Amino acid sequence: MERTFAILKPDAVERNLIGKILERVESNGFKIAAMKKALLTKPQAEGFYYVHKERPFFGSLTEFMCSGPVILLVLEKENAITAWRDLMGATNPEEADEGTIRKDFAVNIEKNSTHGSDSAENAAFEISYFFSELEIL
Ligand code: IDP
Ligand code: MG
Repeated sequence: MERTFAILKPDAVERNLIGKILERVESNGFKIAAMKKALLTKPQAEGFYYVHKERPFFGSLTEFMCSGPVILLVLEKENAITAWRDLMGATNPEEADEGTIRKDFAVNIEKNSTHGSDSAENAAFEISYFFSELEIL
């Protein structure tokens, strides 16, 4: 079993899409190992996305990520990291495959409804950024 870290971003929570997205999570065989609702502070969002700090969209992205509540998730499945990224689809919903979460729900390339870790190293960092081991069941 592999773990990955996911976020239902403010645009998804605001549009009442939590249930619809979690239905896809569970029906695709992921176990929800940890879940909580949070309102990120700007420093928390900046720390989470520090790898993007030189990118032109960093300011806007971190503002967006603390513009409303999010759902933080630890997901478990075989090859969870790749499987969750496949289920989310491409970063830009205009380039996302049919049937993916971002194709079906994202507003645009920034407000793209979900986050998913892109490597085992980043998954470990991102999980530990928000959850203690005792909260992951
Ligand atoms: P990912 O979420 O698919 O891994 P990343 O390249 O890691 O994509 O970018 C992190 C997040 O930053 C994206 O999910 C999206 O919300 C935002 N983002 C990425 N590229 C752009 C862009 O060109 N303009 C605005 N926001 C962007
Ligand atoms: Mg990424």
